[in-house]
Parts: sequence; C-alpha cells; structure tokens
Amino acid sequence: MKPITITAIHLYPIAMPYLEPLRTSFGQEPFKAAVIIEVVTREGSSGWGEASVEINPGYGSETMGTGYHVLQEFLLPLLLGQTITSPTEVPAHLKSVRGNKHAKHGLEAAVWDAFARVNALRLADLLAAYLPAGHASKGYAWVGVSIGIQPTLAATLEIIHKRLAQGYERIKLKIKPGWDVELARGIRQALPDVMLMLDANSAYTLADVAHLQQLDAFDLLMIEQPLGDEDIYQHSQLQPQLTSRICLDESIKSADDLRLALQLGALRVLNLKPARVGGFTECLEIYRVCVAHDLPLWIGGMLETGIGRAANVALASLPGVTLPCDISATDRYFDPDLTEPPFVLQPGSRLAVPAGAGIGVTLQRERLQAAVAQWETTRPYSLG
Ligand code: OSB
Ligand code: MG
Repeated sequence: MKPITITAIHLYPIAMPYLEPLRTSFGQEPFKAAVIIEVVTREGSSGWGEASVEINPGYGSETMGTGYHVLQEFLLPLLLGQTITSPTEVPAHLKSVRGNKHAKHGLEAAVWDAFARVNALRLADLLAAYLPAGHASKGYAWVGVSIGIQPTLAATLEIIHKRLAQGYERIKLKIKPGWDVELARGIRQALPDVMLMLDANSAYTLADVAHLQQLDAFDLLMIEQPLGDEDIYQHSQLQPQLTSRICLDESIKSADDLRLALQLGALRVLNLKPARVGGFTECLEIYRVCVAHDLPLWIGGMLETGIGRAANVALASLPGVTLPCDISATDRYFDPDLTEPPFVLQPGSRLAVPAGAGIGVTLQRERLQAAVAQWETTRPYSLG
C-alpha cells in the first residue's frame, strides 16, 4: 500500500443543534460539540476525523477544552511531517502523551481516512485487511437507536413508537435511579417483544443490587454500565447476581481492560466506542479479543456528526460485530449534517457502508464553516 506523508493538520471546533438531545443519568449537552480534524497529505487527499469530546466532562473526563488543547499543543506536533506506511503506526507516534483517548482517536481516524483515500480503499475494507481471513466487511451495519430520559412514560412510548415505525429493531433507553424499574415495566407491558436494553451511565452502586435485580424480569438484551465509570471489579461482583447480561461501556478503555474484565467475569457484552479506546488500532485489538472469547460485540456512539458516524459504520460492518449498534440514521441527529450523502435506515435496521474511498462521505465545507461559527457564538467557554 502507498504510504502517506502528513503536511498539515487543521482543527475545527464545531457546534451544531441536536434534532433530539439525549438526556442521560449525568445530564444533557445543550448542543453537539466536537473537534473536527483534517489531515492533509502530500499525496493530495485530506483525511477527516472527529474527536468526539463533549462540552462537560460527564461521560468521560475529556472536554472541548482539553481535546483542543491536547491536540493543538501535544498531538499535532507528533504527527506533522511524518510518513505513515500503516495507520496502525499512529499509536506509537502518540505514545508520549498519556490518556486523552477521544482526542487521539479523532486524529488517528483522520489518518485512517487519508490512508484509505490515497489507496482507493473503503475504510471498512482497510480495517478488514488487518483481521484474519473471513472478516471482510458485510457492507452494512446492524443498528438501533438510543433514547434519552423523557419526562414521562407516555412521552417515552411515543418516541419508541416513532423509532419502531422508522424501522429500528433495537431500542436503548437511558435510565437513572428513580427512572428504571417502572419505566422498563411500562415499556414491556406495551411492547412485549421489542428488543430492549437499558444504559445507566454509571448511576448505581453495589448497594443497589436488589433494586437492579428487579430489572431481570423484563427480558432485557443487556444492562449497560450500571456501576462506576472506572470500575471493573465491582461489575464482576454484580454480574453473577443478575440474570441480565452486563454490557460495559465507560470502564473498558483498552484491550487490556477488556482482558481483565473477561478474566473477572465483569461483562457478557461489550460496547466498543472507538473514541473511548483511543483509535481504530486499539479497536482492532479489542475486536480480536472479542472474537477469540466469543464475546457479543457492538459499536457504540457519541452522537457523532457524519464524519465520526461514517467511520463507526465502517467498523460496525465487520462480521465480529454481532449485536445492533448505537449508530442511527442522519435524521436522528442533525439537519443538515456536515457530510453528504446522509445515512438512511434500510430494511433490516441497517445502515449501508458508502461506496466511496475512506469513510465514503464528503464533507460540506460551507456547513463546516457554519458549525465553526456556531461554536464561536454559542461556546460556553473559550478554548484558549
Ligand atoms: O453512554 O452510550 C452512551 C452518547 C453520548 C455519551 C454517551 C453515550 C451516548 C449514546 C449515544 O448512547 C448513541 C448514539 O451515538 O446514537
Ligand atoms: Mg453507554
């Protein structure tokens, strides 16, 4: 494959209104924020990545402020001028910077896109080239939809009915203490057969075991991240006390975290978010661990723009991803999005991998400029 040489890297802090915000156990972001990253190559193609940082350090510790700062001051200088013969070399270049995985992922993703474009490959096929034979892209991702905490059960049911009518086959509901057992009971009474799962975003402790056991009655696909966002040990104490499968999100930040969690029996499903583990190279290692352990795997999301979403669809189209992913059609998130064409839900609750090289979608420069201007006018704090 042709190497690429990185001649410039541009950062674009953006803000965009959500069509439907997502209220979680830790709150709600007022608008979509991210740092969009453009990697310019000597070979003539630009690659695009999204650092899926949020405004508040509620999901993870990174924010727009830390993401922009760490990229600008520390990560960009490590890649500028480098010749890359494989995108899997990127983590070694960035190794001297600890943590900051959302920022690193955005940068690595832009390199993957540039490398795939220069080599006229879809990102999905480039990723598959690093996996054993038999792991070619299926050409589509099987997806569901994530629904935030609503004021009432009736409001929740209304949104679920709308999403089911659109064709989503799996519903994920955000829960928190006081908005859990009655919610699940109400949904199950109305919709006995819907593929349903709950995401607590770390809202409970081991003192809540008896409470969480009540959720076992509702035939859930899984319960996501009930306990601490850094915790693996306590989840291993909880899992044997539940019949529902525990899915870990926040607390699996590397392949080694996953190996430890498997050893301890802390999870039975993994939500793999590229942003959370610091890049696609780490994603590929985690994918291999899941395949080796027959661990059900799906790809999570951070309400990405078309840039980050297209990359997630590529990963989600690999056959080791066995459960519906948190990647929804463009009209669940933004109007307009930053990219064309939009992702449209297909029969079978699927999103197709676009045919074009790299992430396969085209950034709309004028919309990017509008989103940058939007950040400047609505930003809750300055980036320095
Ligand atoms: O916990 O999975 C989560 C979005 C932001 C932060 C955390 C989470 C989420 C989602 C979004 O659930 C799913 C999506 O991108 O559609
Ligand atoms: Mg989650």
